[in-house]
Amino acid sequence: MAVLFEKTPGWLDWYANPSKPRFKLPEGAVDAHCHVFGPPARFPYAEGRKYTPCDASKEQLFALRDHLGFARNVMVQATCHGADNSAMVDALDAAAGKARGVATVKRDITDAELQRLHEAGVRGVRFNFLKRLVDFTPKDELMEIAGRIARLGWHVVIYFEAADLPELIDFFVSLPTSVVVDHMGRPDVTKPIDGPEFALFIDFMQRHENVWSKVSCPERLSISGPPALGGEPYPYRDVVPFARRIVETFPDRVLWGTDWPHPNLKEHMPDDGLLADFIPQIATTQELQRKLLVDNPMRLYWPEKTR
Ligand code: 0GY
Repeated sequence: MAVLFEKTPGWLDWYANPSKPRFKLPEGAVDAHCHVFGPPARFPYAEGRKYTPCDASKEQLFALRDHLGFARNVMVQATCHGADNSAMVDALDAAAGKARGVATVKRDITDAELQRLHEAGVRGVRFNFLKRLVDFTPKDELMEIAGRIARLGWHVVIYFEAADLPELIDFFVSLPTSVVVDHMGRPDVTKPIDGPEFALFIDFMQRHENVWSKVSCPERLSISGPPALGGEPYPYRDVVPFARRIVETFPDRVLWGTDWPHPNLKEHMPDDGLLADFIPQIATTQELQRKLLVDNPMRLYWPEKTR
């Protein structure tokens, strides 16, 4: 039989047997950034996508959730499925209330379709600015979408590279919703933490109380990588000061997620158990851990349960 969608050559499969984290997650913890991919016979990957991932089913995601000790997931629409959110909606339906979603939509989406996404559990849209992942969408189109989803009480998730923040910041601050930054705005962790690039990000969050950050994806940002056997005491040590600075400065506006199944990684695929062990390095007290993993994501994605 012909192979319908072959994974992009050279990209790694997700880690099949993750370790059990040594860090015990607080009760009710939320994995606030993860994806489902395929199966493409039912949910084909988008035409014009920049990569083809390996399949990652809802059942596999739920098994990982339980294995790591999370109670809930926030599934984020990735570019390989374009603006067809049906794989994610299918997973939301199967999650029985234990998942919420962040969709990708186009300007021509109808109000009825937005309402259906809301009923499925979608609470945000994602605007992606990474040139290796998406083609350019005009800002007036994004602003129009933001205005419409604001009326549903949703927020906007933004994904960009640190070097692009100066050019994008005026657009971000004009968004009429809460704004959640993916992966800390992808800081270059070889640059000084007190240098101008990261200072701009901190200032962005400081001045705008509607801006939140996911302190996720150390495996994408790290140069030092995971601990070598018998080597370094903890994983992704070069990312720790950046993530810790954000958690300690904005404890009520941070989220954490695995990013499972980690699309687009070529050199190193993280053990998700080890990734969870990264959390106490960046949120060093039980109070910070509870805010990061429970209180903050619940306030944003399940506000009806926190009133
Ligand atoms: C992530 C990161 C990446 C991919 C996507 O939508 C996507 O395709 O977000 C990446 O390649 O950095 O959050 O999954």
